[in-house]
Amino acid sequence: MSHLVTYHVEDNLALIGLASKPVNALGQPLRAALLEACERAASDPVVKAIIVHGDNGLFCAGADISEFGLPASFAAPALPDLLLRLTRIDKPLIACIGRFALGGGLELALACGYRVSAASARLGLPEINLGLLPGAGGTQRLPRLIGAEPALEMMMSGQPVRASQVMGQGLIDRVIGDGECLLDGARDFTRTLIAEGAPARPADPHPDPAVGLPEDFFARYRASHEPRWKNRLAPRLVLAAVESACVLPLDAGLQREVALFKEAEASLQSRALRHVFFAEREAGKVAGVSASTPLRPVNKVAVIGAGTMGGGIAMNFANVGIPVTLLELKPEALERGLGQIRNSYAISLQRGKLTQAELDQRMALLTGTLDYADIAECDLVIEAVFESLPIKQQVFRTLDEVCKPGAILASNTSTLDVDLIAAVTRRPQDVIGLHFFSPANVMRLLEVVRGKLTAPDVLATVLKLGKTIGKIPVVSGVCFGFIGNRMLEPYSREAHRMVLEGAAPAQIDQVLTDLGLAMGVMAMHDLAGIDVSFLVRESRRDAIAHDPSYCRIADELNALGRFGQKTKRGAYIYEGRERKDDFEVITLAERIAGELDIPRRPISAEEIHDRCLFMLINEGIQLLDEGIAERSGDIDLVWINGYGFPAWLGGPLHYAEQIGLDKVLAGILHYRKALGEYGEMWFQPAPLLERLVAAGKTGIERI
Ligand code: 3H9
Repeated sequence: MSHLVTYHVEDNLALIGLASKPVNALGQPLRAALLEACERAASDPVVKAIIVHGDNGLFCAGADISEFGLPASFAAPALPDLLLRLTRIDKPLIACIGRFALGGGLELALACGYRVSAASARLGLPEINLGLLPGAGGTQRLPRLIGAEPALEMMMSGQPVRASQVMGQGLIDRVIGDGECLLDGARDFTRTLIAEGAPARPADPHPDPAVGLPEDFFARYRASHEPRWKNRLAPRLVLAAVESACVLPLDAGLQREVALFKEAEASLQSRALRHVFFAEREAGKVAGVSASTPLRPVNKVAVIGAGTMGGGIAMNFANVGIPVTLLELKPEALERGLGQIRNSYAISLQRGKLTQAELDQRMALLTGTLDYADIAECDLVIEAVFESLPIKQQVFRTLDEVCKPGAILASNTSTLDVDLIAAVTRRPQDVIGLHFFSPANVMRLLEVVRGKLTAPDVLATVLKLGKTIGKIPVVSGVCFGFIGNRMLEPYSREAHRMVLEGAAPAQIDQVLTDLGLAMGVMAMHDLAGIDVSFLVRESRRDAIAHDPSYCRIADELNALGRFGQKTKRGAYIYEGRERKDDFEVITLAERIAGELDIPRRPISAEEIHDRCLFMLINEGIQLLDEGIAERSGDIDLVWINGYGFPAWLGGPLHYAEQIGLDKVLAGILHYRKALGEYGEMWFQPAPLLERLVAAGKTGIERI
C-alpha cells in the first residue's frame, strides 16, 4: 500500500486516510493509491462501509493544479474515472471532511454516497478561479444533489462556504461540532447506516435538476451575466456544463463535462490563472526570510493621518480584531476621518455584509488621538500623510522620538525613497514601506518595500500580517514608484503622447478595456486625480525634463483645474457617473502638438496596444533585471491586484510570454525607428529582454 494513503479496518469499517502533504491534492500517485485502497475495501467481505478522510485533518484541496497541461493530468486513473468507479462500489462510502473539500476534493465527496463534515470545513468548487470548471462530476452530481440553481451559484462564485452554513441543503448529511472528534462522528454515523441497512447511495433528491426552473432560465442567466464575463471563457463553460446536467442523462452529462473541462484546461486563460495561483504562493517566499525567522508581536497598530487612505488602512486592522489608533493633527480632520470609516461600515451594514454588532465591535477597536504620546506603545505604526519627502521625514523623526524600541515604523509612500525616510531615524532596521492601494480596505495588493537596512524579522512580520488582513503582499526593492507606479509611468507616457499624436483619450481606453483591463489609463488618471500625478511629476522634473512632450497635456489639464472626476473634468467630462469625450481636450492636444511640431495622424488600435503594453512589459523586465522585483510572477501580481490587469491574461509579464518575447522585442525596435527622435529617447529595449530573446528563452527569468 502506498504511503500516500493510510488503510485500517476497524470491525466492519474500512478507514482510508488521504496522507499526501501539504493539501492531499489528487495528483496521479494519490489517485492510484486511493483507487487501490477503495478496491481493497470493496472486495473485503468483512468491510460493510468505507470512510474516506484526510489523515492530516484536512480532507482534500482538489486536483493537483501543477499537473494541468501535462500528460499526468488525465493519466490513469483519471479523476473522473476514479470517482465514477467509487460511485459504483456497492457499499456505502462516507466522505469525512476536515478543514476543506475544494474542487476535485468536493467532487470526491460527491462521489461518496454520504458526507459528514466538520462544522467549520470550507466546501467549494473554486475551479472558475483557475479558468476551469469542475471536471470530475461536480457539474453533474451537485445539481442532482442540491438543485441546478444553487449548484450553478456555487460554481460561478468559486467561493467556498462553511459546512455549518449549508446544513439542511442536501450537501452534507451530518455536521460535527468543531469541539468534537470528527472521525468518531463519522464512525457513529456510519455504524447507524450499517445498522439500518442503508443503500450504498441514496437516491438523488433532484434527479431532474431543472424541475422548477423557468424554461428560459439558462438563456436569461447568460444574457444578464455575459457583459460582466467580458472575454472570460470559464463562466461560459460552467454554464454549458450545468445546462447539460439539466438536459442529459448522467452518463452523457459526465462525458460532456470532461470535453468542456479539456477545452478549459487547454486554454491560455486557464494557463494564465494557474500561473497566478502559483505566483501568489511564491510571493511569500522572500530571500533572507524563512519559516524560522522570528516574528514581532503586533497587537496594537497606529495610523498617522486620518484621510481616505489612512482611514482605509485602519479599517483593515479593525476588521480582524486588532485595535488601531488613528492620529491626526487637527480635531476636525480626526472627526471627519472617523466619520468616513463609520459611513463606510454603515454601507456594508445596509448591504447585509456586516451586522450591527460587528459594526459596533469594529468601531470600538478604533480610537482617535491628536497626541503622539498615545501611540508610544504601538507595535506597528503606518504613516499615511501627504506624499512629500520632507513631510514624511518629519513624521518619522517624531516617531523615532516617541515609539517604543522594536516598534515597526512603516510608510505608505507610493513613490518615495524608503531609505531616505529610514535615514532620519536611529532605527532604519525597523523601517519599511507598506504601500496600500486605494480604497485601502478593499484593494488586495500590498506592496511591501524593503529598505536597504530593513531587518528580516520586520519583513517576515509584515508579510504574515499582510495575509492576516487579507492582502496579497508583494515585496519590492526601493526605486521611484516601486514595482507598480514605476511601470505605470511608461504605460501612461505612451497613452498621453498618443493623445498628442492623434488618438482620442476614449480610443486609447477602449483598446485597454477591450483587452480586459478594468479601466483605461486616461480614465484611471481622472479617477486618481490629475493634480496628484502632477505633484509626483513635480518632485522629479529633472528625470523627465529631456522630453518636453508627453507631460504637457496632463500639466495643462492640471493648470486648467481639470483634476479629473472630482472636478467633473479631466481627460473626459463627467455627468453624474457618465464619462463623455470632451472636444476641448482634443483641441488642447492639437494646439500642443502644433507647438511641439508633432504631426497628428490616425492611430490604430494595434499601435495603442503595442506602445502601451510593450513599454509596460519592458519596464517590468527591467525591474526584474535590477532586482527590484524578485520574480516575474511578483510583477504580475502587482498589476493584477493593484492596477486592474486581467488575471486571465496572467499579468503583463505572463502576457508577454504568451505574445512571444521575440515579438515584444521586435515591436519595441519597430517603434524605436518609426517614432524618430521620440522613439530613440524612450523605446530602449531592456537588456534582459534582449538577452532572453538571444538565448531563445520563452519564459521571463533573470539570466
Ligand atoms: C480541480 O480540482 C479540477 C477538478 O474539478 C477536475 C480535475 C479533472 N494542487 O494556499 P497554501 C499547494 S482544480 C496543487 O499556501 P493555505 C500550494 O501551491 C483545483 N498544489 O495554503 C502550496 O504549495 P507550496 C481546485 C496545491 O493553507 C501549498 O499547497 N482546488 C493545491 O493558505 C499550501 O497552499 C482549488 O482551487 C492544489 N489543488 O490554503 C484549491 N492547493 O507550499 C486550491 C494547494 O509549495 N488551494 N496547493 O507553496 C487553495 O485554495 C488553498 O491552497 C487551500 C490551503 C485553501 C487548500
